[in-house]
Amino acid sequence: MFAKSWKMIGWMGAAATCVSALCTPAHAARYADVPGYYEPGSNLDVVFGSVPVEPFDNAQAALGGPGQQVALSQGTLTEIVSLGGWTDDPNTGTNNRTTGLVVGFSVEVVNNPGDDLLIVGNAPSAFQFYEPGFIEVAIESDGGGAKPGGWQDETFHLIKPGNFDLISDPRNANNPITITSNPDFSLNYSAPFDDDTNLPGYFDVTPGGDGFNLSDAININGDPVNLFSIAYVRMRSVSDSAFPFGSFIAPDVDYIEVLEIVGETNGDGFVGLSDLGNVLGNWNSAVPSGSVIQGDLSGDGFVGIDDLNLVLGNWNAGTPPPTSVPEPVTATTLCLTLAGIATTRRRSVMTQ
Ligand SMILES: [Ca+2]
Ligand SMILES: [Ca+2]
Ligand SMILES: [Ca+2]
Ligand SMILES: [Ca+2]
Repeated sequence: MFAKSWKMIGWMGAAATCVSALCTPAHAARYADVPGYYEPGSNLDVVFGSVPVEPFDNAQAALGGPGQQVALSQGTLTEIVSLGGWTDDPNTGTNNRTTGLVVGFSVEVVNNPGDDLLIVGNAPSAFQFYEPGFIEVAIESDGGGAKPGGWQDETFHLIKPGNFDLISDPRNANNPITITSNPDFSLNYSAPFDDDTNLPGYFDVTPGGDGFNLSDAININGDPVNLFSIAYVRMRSVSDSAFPFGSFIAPDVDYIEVLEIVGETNGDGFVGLSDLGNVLGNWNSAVPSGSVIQGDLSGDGFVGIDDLNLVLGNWNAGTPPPTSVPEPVTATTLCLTLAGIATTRRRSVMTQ
């Protein structure tokens, strides 16, 4: 009886808080925030002219959002980390594919309609100069978001690059790219990497970043993998080839942004009753930290007011799925409805 009463008070408190705050929308951008693993490949980029050599090898640069700088070995500040060229696991000589950069998200990234991640490198807008890298993604099988070291026992799935059928599977083989320069110093890349406006599924290609859709994930056999969400991303270079002026292809990562609809919990691209149900269904409960399907949008491992406000504050955001209709309610009327739900629930509890 005590437990039921406590739960009832919690529900009524939820409605009251929602009304008082009028469900302030929360639209803060979200970025990779859990360090994973970094083993650079060959020919890492270094600070030009640095003596001793100062490589761009601080993996912390890939965490957080734009403008955040980290210090390199000689104190140079930078926003990027270089991954080096494609390498066949230089430390162990096995094919365990540990080379690359792994980062995680403390709140899982849900596969919504369209692109789900934006990876920003440092491809310039003034001229064609790109260093394509591919990505693999993994869930946290314990549920929810990324945990320190949690990536190690997960299976990573390739986000299928647009030219996948024309190349060697980058998980298993280097893809040489011949790069030549013209008299005006512009560059030519050999096919099928010759057009930087048509290389979906690679990062450090497009100025401003490249989008990735979790629906493009394939397993090691090339078959599609149905992912509701992911917690980890691993990035590597597709090639170890050289530029005509001496340096080598070595993709860079500045930051990784989650292209999410805040308040979304079930992957239908719309914030509505289903999402409210996912929060209220676990109300006042502990769940795996960052499990959005269980309602922990705030990532604190508990479903409560913070999570409710993220749903109500973004009510009706996104595009309604074809099989449903928009919820014809405002945040204020929804809060009143919620109060009604709590009252109804109180009656049902009392009559039990
Ligand atoms: Ca998607
Ligand atoms: Ca670059
Ligand atoms: Ca939804
Ligand atoms: Ca929470």
